[in-house]
Amino acid sequence: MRTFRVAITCYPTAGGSGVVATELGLELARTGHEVHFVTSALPVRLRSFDKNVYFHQVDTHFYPLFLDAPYSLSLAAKMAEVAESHSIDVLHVHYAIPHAASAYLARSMVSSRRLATVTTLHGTDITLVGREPSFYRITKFCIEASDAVTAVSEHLKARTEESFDTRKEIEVIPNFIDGSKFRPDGATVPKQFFCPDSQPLLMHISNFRPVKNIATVIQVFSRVRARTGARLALLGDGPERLPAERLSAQLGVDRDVMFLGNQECIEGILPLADVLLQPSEQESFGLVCLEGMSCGVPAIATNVGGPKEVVEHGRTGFLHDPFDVDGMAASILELVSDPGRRRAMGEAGRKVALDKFSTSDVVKKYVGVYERVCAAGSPAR
Ligand code: GMT
Repeated sequence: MRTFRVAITCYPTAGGSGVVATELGLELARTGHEVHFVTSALPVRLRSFDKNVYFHQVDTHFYPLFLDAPYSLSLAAKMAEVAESHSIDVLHVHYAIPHAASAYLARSMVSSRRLATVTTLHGTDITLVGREPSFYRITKFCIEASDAVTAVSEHLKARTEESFDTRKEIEVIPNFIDGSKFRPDGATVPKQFFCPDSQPLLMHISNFRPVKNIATVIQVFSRVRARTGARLALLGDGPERLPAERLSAQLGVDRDVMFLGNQECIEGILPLADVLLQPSEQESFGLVCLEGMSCGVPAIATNVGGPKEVVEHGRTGFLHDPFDVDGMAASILELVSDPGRRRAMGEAGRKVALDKFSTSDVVKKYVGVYERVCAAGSPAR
């Protein structure tokens, strides 16, 4: 097997694209490839020392004349520097904006050797930010100039083709999960910690951006709580947290809503949930649903976009319109009132996670992309 020297760029925060990029890098390193993370800070899931893994921090510089520190340029310069000094074969960027533009610049700067660029599209880089008029043209250009482009779902691929009117070949490589880490018996705290009277536990995990539709989470929970005395744990943080805290108080459910903030090890808490509630207004994949399935926790998710490729309605979870509060509450009540059904659904989800989305199988597809772009050279230059 040929091994590659890969430089990976992503947002280092708790968002799904950073998580996927980091787990990909770690699996590549475990299987003998040399991986260099080129990011603005240490990625959140890069917690330990690992053989074959290196980290290069992008230093940004501010000068009073600038509006802000030009991250994209500093990143391009760092990518080129790392590529040259470590003989990188592939620059693999996650989330097109601005990473694909920086990779394009870096590739143009490195003339001494062949450097291939791969762009993985994750979601709002296409569906929200990339379609914004001031970003549209450069996003389309960078996608088309990448040596290879992947998307995390068929839905995202179709949205990219249609929004950017492009015929660029886009390979769908779904997100993946480590079933030995996200597992039904993986909780590190007892459930009584959250539910002292053995109440049902609902959970939501996100970065609390408007697209995550947190108000619906609180409204659905309020209905379920009225019938079952359930409690709700919310993991993550972001701009919608304060409005969600206020809505919980307005609906009089705040003493049963636990805002846990960002958590480093969600795999230690997620298995405690009876049900996950992820009613995003848009979602290109829905990594949290997959993490839940791997832990044997059925997801009540949105029927918009990617989750339809992850959750099978009625078998591994339930899919609803994002604002269908009644429908989601009914599905949750159905599950919490029938533990046998809930367990069977959790087991079916776990099986799908292991059979269809295993880390080793999916990461091989990325290696296949590296093989192709390296064999072909960099035709887009
Ligand atoms: O596109 C985003 O909103 C950011 C990104 C992230 O970093 O959290 O989320 C996207 O990528 C994840 C990993 O591929 C997917 O699981 C999420 O569905 C996707 N988010 C959206 O499409 C809203």
